[in-house]
Amino acid sequence: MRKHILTLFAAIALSTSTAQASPGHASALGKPGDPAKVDRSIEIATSDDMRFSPNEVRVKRGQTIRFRVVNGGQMKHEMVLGTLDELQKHAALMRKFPEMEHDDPNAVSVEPGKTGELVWRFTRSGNFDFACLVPGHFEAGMRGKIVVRP
Ligand SMILES: [Cu+2]
Repeated sequence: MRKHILTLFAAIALSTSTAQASPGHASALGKPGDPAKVDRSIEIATSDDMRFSPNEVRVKRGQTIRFRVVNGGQMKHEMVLGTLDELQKHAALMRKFPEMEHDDPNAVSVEPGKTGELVWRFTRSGNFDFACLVPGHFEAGMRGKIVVRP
C-alpha cells in the first residue's frame, strides 16, 4: 500500500546535523510510549475542513497517552506530534516530497473512515504542537496544541 516509506526523522536529521540536541526535535516532548502502560486514552477526530477536534489537549508530565485518531473525512489525515518549528520544517519537506509516507513513532496516518493509534509518553512539561502534514493541510490550519503540566 505504501509507495514510499521514508523516515521523516532521518530526513530531518540529515537536514540538521545536530538533530539529537536540537530543541526542535520531537524528543523535546517525550518518547514513544509503551502500549501496555497507557495512563489515558484521548480521542481526536480529523475532518476534511482541516480541523482536529479537540484541537487542544492537556496532559500531565510522565503520562503515557494513547491517541485514537478517528478520521471521519473523505481524505487521508495524519496526526504528527512535534514542536511548531519542527512541524513547519516537516511541512516544507512534504511540499517537496508529497508522496512521502510517515512511518515514525511520533506520527500516525489514517485513511478515510479509519481509526489509527499513536502512543506517546510526555516526559517534559511545556506547550507542544501537533499537526496534519498531508500536503496543504498544515497550511490550511490543521494543527493543535498539547499542554503538558508539570
Ligand atoms: Cu489532514
